[in-house]
Amino acid sequence: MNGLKVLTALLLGSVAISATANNMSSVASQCMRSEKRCTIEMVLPPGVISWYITSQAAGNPGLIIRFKDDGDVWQEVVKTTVHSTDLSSKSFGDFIIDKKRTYELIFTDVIEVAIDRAFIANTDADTVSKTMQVAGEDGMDGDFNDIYASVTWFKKQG
Ligand SMILES: [Ca+2]
Repeated sequence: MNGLKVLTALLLGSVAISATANNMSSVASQCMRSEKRCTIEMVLPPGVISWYITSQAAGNPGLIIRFKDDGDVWQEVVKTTVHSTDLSSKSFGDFIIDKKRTYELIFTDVIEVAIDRAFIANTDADTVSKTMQVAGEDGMDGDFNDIYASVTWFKKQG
């Protein structure tokens, strides 16, 4: 294969992944550098969310989680910041998702985020939890340790 074919194959491959994505696997981020915020939008089914953030930054990075209610109005369920250069500041919590809704994770005081995911299935091959980890960068040094977040969706509550 020449370089163009390889590139085309890679692009088609990534399109295929996006097309089959669902729930938490749709995790493209949109960052607005001028406002120093990155948003990840996703549709989440009923379940329970546990989240955690920490920081090693001179700034004051944070996390907002909000959903669109039945009247199409955004409702914030999380709004917090973590101010520490040494991981000493942490913020965490949980909330219930009563029905399928559109959620946004908004990372503040960052200009870029990197995302990875892990899914857990039970012995019936049913996905019981999905975890997304996000590492945010607030400047130009590329260490991506300015905010760290772990957000897990559990299918079952209790
Ligand atoms: Ca940095």
